[in-house]
Parts: sequence; structure tokens; C-alpha cells
Amino acid sequence: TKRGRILMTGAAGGVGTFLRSGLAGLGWQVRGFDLVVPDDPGRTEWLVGDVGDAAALDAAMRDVDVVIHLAGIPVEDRFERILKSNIDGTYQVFDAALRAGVPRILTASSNHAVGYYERADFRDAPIGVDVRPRPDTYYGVSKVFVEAIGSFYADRHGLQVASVRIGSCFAEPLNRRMLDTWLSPADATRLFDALATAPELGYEIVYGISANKTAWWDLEPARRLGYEPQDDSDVFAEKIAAAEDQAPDPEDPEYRYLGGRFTTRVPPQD
Ligand code: 15L
Repeated sequence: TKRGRILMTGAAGGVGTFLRSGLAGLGWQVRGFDLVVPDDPGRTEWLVGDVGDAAALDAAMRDVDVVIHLAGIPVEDRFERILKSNIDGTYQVFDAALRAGVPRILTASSNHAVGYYERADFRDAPIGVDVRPRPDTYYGVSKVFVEAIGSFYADRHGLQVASVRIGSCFAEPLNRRMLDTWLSPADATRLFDALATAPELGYEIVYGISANKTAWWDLEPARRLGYEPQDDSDVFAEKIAAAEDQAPDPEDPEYRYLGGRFTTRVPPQD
């Protein structure tokens, strides 16, 4: 498989930091675009800029085969800030890719686009990618927008787009909920590499998690595009059970909802 150049927005962030080294290791040339160059620049070419700056994005799109758009506020915030960074910023990235003729964009959506689904809803069958959105925050609303503009640019302009509803991408699951939602860094690399190289792509929504025994989500759409997860949060289950000695309370939002505690978050007032 030919692996060319990726432009990664938000490359200095949490998911970006895992992905840029993983994808470079598979032979991709990674160009990072972020507000800052991180302390560990690695094998990445860096451009410092803001996704609100169309001219900076035009320069960043040169000779790019695939855009991986991760930039944005990663948690709940005031709507005006989410609007600027996550909604307008995502529009700017899609429009710059279109102007430059970049054929494919992979975007970070989130479990928080569907965070109000309940554990009880999915006892028998995993949650599919075609359920109606149920965002749990303004942050989650912005991720529904990310999915919507991807669908629109695919249908209107023929862009190849995948929206990845990322679960919890950390080195290890940090709590009980993340046993269900964990995406290991190595599986994140496998998933984005599969989406970047899939021979055919129109518009797809996929769930981004590892092969967790306790997952709520349907991984078939991702597998159809070539994703073969190798990790399972189960290996951390004992460690987490020891750290959280109480049995989960079914009424606790953290246990009840897909989005966990995000369903109770209010924006900061400052
Ligand atoms: C997200 O979308 C957040 O960006 C991240 O910080 C985690 O909280 C993750 O979801 C999660 O739900 O664990």
C-alpha cells in the first residue's frame, strides 16, 4: 500500500500525539498543524497555525493525500468557544481541503455525539452507526456538526470522508467506564491507517474502540473498511476493579450513559 502525506490538525493534542508517531512508523509522512509545536516533535514536519486561518490552512494543504482533522476543544466549554474552534474550525478545514483538491478527510467525532444513549438501550444488540445523534454537551453537538459537514461535502463535492466516533483514547483505560470505551493508541493507529488506505470510501461513520469484551458499539462498519483491532481493555479489568471497590450504581450517569459524566457537565462561566 502506498502511504503518502497526511496533514494532521491538532497533532500536538492527546490523540494526535499517539497517531503521529504510529502513522509515521507505518511509512506516512506526517505534517502536523497545531497552535504550538509540542516538546516531543518527533518525525513530524510542523506548521504552527489556527484552524480559523484560511491562508494558513491553504499552505498546510499543499501536496497532501489525506487530512486527519483532530483539532478542537476536547471537552465541554461555552458555546461561543465551541462554535469558533470546533464548528467554524472544522468548516474551514473542509473548505481548505476542497480548494486544494485533497481527496480524503478523516475526522474525530466522539462518543459524546451519541452520549445520551443508555446502557439499558443496548443490552441485546450493539449500538449501530446509523442511530440518531444524541449529543450530551455543546462539545457533543459540535461533533454532530463534524459528522454533518463530512456527509454534506461527500455528497455535494465527492470528498471521501470518514467520521470516527472515538471512545477514550489513552495509554490505558483510566476507570470502569473506559473498559467499555477504550481505544488503545496502537488500535487508533490501525484504524486511521485502514481508513486512510481503504480503496473505496464515500461517507462513513465508524466507532473507534478496541476489541473490548464490554464494548457497546458495533465495530463491523470499521472492520469492513479494513480495521483489525488487536487490543482488549479486559487485561486492565482487575486493576480497575481493585481501584474502584464499589459495585457500579445503575443510576450513576457515569455508568448509565454512553457519555458518562459528560451528561452532567456545564460550561465554565469564566
Ligand atoms: C472525548 O471526546 C474527550 O475528548 C476525551 O477527553 C475523553 O473524555 C473521551 O471523550 C471519553 O469519553 O472518555
